[in-house]
Amino acid sequence: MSSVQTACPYCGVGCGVIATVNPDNSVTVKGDKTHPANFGKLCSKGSALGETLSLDDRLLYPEINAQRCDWDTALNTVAEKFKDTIQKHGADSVAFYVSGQLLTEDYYVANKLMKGFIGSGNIDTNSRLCMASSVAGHKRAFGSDTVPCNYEDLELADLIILTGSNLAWCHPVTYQRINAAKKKRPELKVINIDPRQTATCDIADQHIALKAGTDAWLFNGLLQFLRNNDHLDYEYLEQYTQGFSKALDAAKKSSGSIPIVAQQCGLTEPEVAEFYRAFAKTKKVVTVYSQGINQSSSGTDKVNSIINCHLATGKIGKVGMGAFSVTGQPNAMGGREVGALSNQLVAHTDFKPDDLDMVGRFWQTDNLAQQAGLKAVDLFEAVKQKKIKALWIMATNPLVSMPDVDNIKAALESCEFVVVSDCVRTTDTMNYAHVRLPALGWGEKDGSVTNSERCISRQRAFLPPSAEAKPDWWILNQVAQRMGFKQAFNYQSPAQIFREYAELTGFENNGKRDLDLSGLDTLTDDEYQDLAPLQWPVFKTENGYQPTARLFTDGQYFHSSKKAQLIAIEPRLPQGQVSNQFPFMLNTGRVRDQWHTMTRTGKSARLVAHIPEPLMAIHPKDGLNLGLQDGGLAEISSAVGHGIVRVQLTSSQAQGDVFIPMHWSKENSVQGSVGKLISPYFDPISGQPEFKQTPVALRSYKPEWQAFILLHQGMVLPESLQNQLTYGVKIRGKQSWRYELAGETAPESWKDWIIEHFEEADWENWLEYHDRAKGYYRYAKIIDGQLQACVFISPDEQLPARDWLQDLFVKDELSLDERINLLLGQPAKQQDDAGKIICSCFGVGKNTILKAVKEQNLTDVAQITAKLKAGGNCGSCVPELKELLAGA
Ligand SMILES: Nc1nc2c(c(=O)[nH]1)N[C@H]1C(S)=C(S)[C@@H](COP(=O)(O)OP(=O)(O)OC[C@H]3O[C@@H](n4cnc5c(=O)[nH]c(N)nc54)[C@H](O)[C@@H]3O)O[C@H]1N2
Ligand SMILES: Nc1nc2c(c(=O)[nH]1)N[C@H]1C(S)=C(S)[C@@H](COP(=O)(O)OP(=O)(O)OC[C@H]3O[C@@H](n4cnc5c(=O)[nH]c(N)nc54)[C@H](O)[C@@H]3O)O[C@H]1N2
Ligand code: SF4
Ligand SMILES: [Mo]
Repeated sequence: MSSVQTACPYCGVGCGVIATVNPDNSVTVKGDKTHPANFGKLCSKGSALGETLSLDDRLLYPEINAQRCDWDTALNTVAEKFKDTIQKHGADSVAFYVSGQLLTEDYYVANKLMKGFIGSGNIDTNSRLCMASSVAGHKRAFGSDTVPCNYEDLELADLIILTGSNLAWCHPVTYQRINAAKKKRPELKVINIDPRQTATCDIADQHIALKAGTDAWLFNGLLQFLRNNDHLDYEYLEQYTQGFSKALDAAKKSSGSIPIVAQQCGLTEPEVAEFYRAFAKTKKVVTVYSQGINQSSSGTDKVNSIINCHLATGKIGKVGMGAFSVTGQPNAMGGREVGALSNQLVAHTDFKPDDLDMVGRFWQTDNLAQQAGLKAVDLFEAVKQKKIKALWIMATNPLVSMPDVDNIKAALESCEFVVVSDCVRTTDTMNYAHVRLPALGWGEKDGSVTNSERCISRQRAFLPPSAEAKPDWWILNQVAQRMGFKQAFNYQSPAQIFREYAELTGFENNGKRDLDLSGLDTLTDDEYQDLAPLQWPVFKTENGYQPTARLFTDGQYFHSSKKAQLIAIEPRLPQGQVSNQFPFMLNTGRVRDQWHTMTRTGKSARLVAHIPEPLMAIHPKDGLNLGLQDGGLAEISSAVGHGIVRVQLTSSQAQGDVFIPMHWSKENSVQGSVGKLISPYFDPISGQPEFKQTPVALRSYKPEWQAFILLHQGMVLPESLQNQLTYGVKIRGKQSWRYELAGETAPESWKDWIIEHFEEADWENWLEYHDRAKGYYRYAKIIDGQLQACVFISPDEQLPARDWLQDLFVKDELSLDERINLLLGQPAKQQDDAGKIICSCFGVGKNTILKAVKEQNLTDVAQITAKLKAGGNCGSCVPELKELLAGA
């Protein structure tokens, strides 16, 4: 057994993990107690990493037109086609679309190839969908894309404002750190600003459920309040900033008084006043923000409206203070550093004469791109219009994650040449690739990532490469060489790439740029291998190097004046507005246990169990008005798409708003990505799409039949069946697969239908129940005592709970009782049904918890944990445990 220190490949918290390969080749993952991001803690997703490493779905060999080929052929094909296209149509006729899930070394090589040697700015990254508004806001305010804070500041603050961030589910370990700090120091207050009542509200002293899209009014109002009540730091404003009076004028205009703000944001005056007073009277304030701010057609303005308040009070660059944009992906920050956004150059330089000259000399190229390339939405539009003729997509799944995915699909369909590098063989995007390139996955790849607090960590390999998969940097390096750029692309290892990149960050820097890693540019291969987590900038010192915990401690910013800029903000509503035609506002985002398009977390039955279907959350009153049932179906439509969704009635939603998670795709559902409903509106400055506010129409949908099917062996639903379905989701279970289906026309014979789509015709040992009058059909198949399949069909959503049935698939032999009750869909004794999984770490179900609460008189979460272990590992389910306790 060997253990390796590496980093979690999911969120921007950037936890350190210790991975151990066991003698049976399984992998155990534990939190790394020495890592400064998590000190040994992991969330449910990180803890389940070992369950996601199987090779069954992996892309293991290069392929051209879905046929296996050798690497030479694949690389030559890509290089030739790109070279040829550039020769015929110019450098801007090709593009890369890359990802915050690449390592810094991969990212650097991709950017150097496109901007430095192909000579086009057309490399953009999925960070455009994620951090672009923060980047643009930082640059306007600070003159650089700097995150000044660190995680410790959260523990040292006296007030944490969370806005547009569901930290409990999306940055769970950081959330747990705040939770622990708050327990130690109850004077630490938390205010959560989110139209939804999320799990994050669990630690909030105040939840401000503002009207979606109105944050800039709220923060403009705060600036105005601070001024009126004499809470500004005039000395700081005077010495270190510019632009205050214009920013204040704009704030006065939009948000002149608390009543105006309350009205604009859909809040009460006292709750606005309470928030403002808390900010005003507390010195140590950190405002944490994320996609509820960034993913907006005015995201950059919202970012600056927040930063304005911190600058005006001097609450920045000091211990326990600052505006803190938490990053999403493991290497979202790394991508910004190497400049993989189309409007940046590299290493925090821009398309400005000085920078162009400096970078051109460093890379020794005379073909450096001279202007910014296209941003994601425009880039795919250019593909659709055939202006871009060759596209290489790496480590991202845009056919799920972009807005208006049908338009992206049309773009890929019309593109002459699409290359996709991924670890997985079939994804919604991969299915449109002419060339598929197998990339190393987590545990195989080796390099570095930067987390939300600028901390660079090593991702180290602990597994051998799978079959012929290769590192992304190697693939890029090979293609670059074959395109004729041999000298500049002669990399032998990630360490060599990292040294070059570190050297570039320090090259002619002299304090001009925040990003400086010059302390690391002479690391030996061994030192790189052993590099411990550290925060940039990293300067050279006499006896080594010195990292930096916090920026702007001296009030010096990166504008030429050295002063920070306050920006005048004129708030704008979301571009799409609710109307009679589209009266509801659709919000999209994440759930606790899934990661993006589910290519990895979707492989763990434990993680899937938490929320197995893409539920649309809607307020019960709206549900009642529309005639929607909890667990029933609804039809949803927007200006660009429509679909069928499963309804969840919950008062955590504001009336008029609905929420659908972003994770599901065509790979695991008939209706595909929620992105097909989202209009491609974006922020004019940052180019970031408006994923959080799309006007939609809803109505109840009653199919002729609904069903669920459980199978021992998973299968791809045959096309003939898919065409009959109006709703379908494929769900991984423990030793079984579940299919939730609905359709319009019931077949003559359900038995024939099952034989046609699911089963070989000669089945024996089956049990059947048919109530023709009510339209119920139930079927189960048992071979040698073991359950193989069961099917439950009904004219409505009145179907039995799935959990007990699904658990039966794990058993080698069903008991007599279980056989008898099988077609009833529930055990003879209710207590045998554990119910929906609440704690994924220990697999504890809702019924088990409720029973223990009732019978043993449990009154708090600690008692539940003591009895059932639930909540005792990552703590992510604690808000749900509290909810169950409250309900009981
Ligand atoms: N479990 C899990 N964790 C993840 C990821 C994942 O896929 N799954 N992905 C990672 C990535 S890449 C990212 S970018 C982060 C994202 O992390 P978050 O930004 O925290 O996640 P989201 O769910 O996208 O959105 C956050 C919240 O914004 C709220 N919101 C919507 N509109 C508004 C508004 O107008 N104002 C305010 N104030 N709030 C609003 C939503 O209701 C939602 O609760 O998560 C990272 N962590
Ligand atoms: N509706 C809606 N849409 C959204 C959002 C939202 O809130 N709402 N959020 C947006 C945000 S913030 C983000 S970050 C995006 C994320 O969206 P995507 O980036 O499209 O989602 P992922 O599923 O993470 O895609 C990563 C792909 O890379 C592959 N992969 C993983 N590691 C590697 C590697 O090392 N090399 C290679 N070559 N491939 C690898 C994975 O198998 C997977 O197919 O979604 C955006 N889209
Ligand atoms: S919080 Fe969870 S998903 Fe994020 S890095 Fe840590 S273990 Fe991974
Ligand atoms: Mo993201």
